[in-house]
Amino acid sequence: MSNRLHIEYLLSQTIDQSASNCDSLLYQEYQELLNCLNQLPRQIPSKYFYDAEGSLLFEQICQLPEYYLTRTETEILENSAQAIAQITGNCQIVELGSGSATKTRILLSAYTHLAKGQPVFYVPIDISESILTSSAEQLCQQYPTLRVHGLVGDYEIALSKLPPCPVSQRLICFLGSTLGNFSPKQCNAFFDRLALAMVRHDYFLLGVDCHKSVEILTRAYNDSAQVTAQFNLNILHHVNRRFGMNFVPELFRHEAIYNSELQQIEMYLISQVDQTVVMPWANQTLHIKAGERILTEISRKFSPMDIKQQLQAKGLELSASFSDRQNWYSLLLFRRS
Ligand code: AVJ
Repeated sequence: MSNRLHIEYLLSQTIDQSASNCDSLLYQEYQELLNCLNQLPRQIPSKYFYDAEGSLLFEQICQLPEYYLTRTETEILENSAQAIAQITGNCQIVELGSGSATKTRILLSAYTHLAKGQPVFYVPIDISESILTSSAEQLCQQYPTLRVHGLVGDYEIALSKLPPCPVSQRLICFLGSTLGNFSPKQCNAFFDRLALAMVRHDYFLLGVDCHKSVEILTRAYNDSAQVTAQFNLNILHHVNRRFGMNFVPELFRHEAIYNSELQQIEMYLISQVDQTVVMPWANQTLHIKAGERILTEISRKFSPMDIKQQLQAKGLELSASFSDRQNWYSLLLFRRS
């Protein structure tokens, strides 16, 4: 099996150069956090949701009755994976933010079936080494014809460092509506980088959450079991541990609202009291007033036709689109012309 599985660390080069580079990376993160916390409204980058505890909580969110996103995308994939594989033919499958790769299995089943015993090449990319390694090992066991070359690191960096493509084209997958975490500006920059990483006839498969009633959207981010609230509050535990801060999560309350002007869910942590939070390394104290909000996430909702136009401007043509019966969620397949 080991000859079918290869893991590459995108950051290892810089870290190996000198021991202090590790510290400076953490320091950069710290500066970024400090910057975000001093904005109006104060912000904490969403990537800090996903420590070990937060990743478990997110898996739980995906099972919630109110959180329709994962369930709907899975259903669409089950109904369309064969058709997608038929359209693209055998591809090197690159997945941005592969995570536990549960949904990927549906695609890989279709592609291994199509390849009729020929190797299928899969390039999962994830920031979390443990989740990438364990899911890659499982996939190799499950699919004897699979060759996995995993990349540990930021997927935006990974786009410029993809391993060579051994078949005629690539399929880059970006599922789960993670695109929704990007502001319009970040989204545009991401599309530029994506188009640059693709050559003529490569494919891009994108999963996006669509516009729908405010009630359904708000409920999906304010579940009755309060798992999303725990997930949101856990970000404070994580930054406390990571940066030696002293947020008291119990003094904050979770809120998720739909901003209809910007067409996005906004998740906040609202301070219940006046409090001071110390940032020890920067010698700075934050004075957070009662009622003050910290923005932890935006989750934008999309219209497939808007995305189609944006990607058309980058040289990608829509090949096929798949949706659920209610048009709540959309899976879009593009081809670089
Ligand atoms: C993983 C970013 C797509 O925005 O719906 C779930 C994260 N936040 N519940 C989303 C999330 C609150 C999720 N994404």
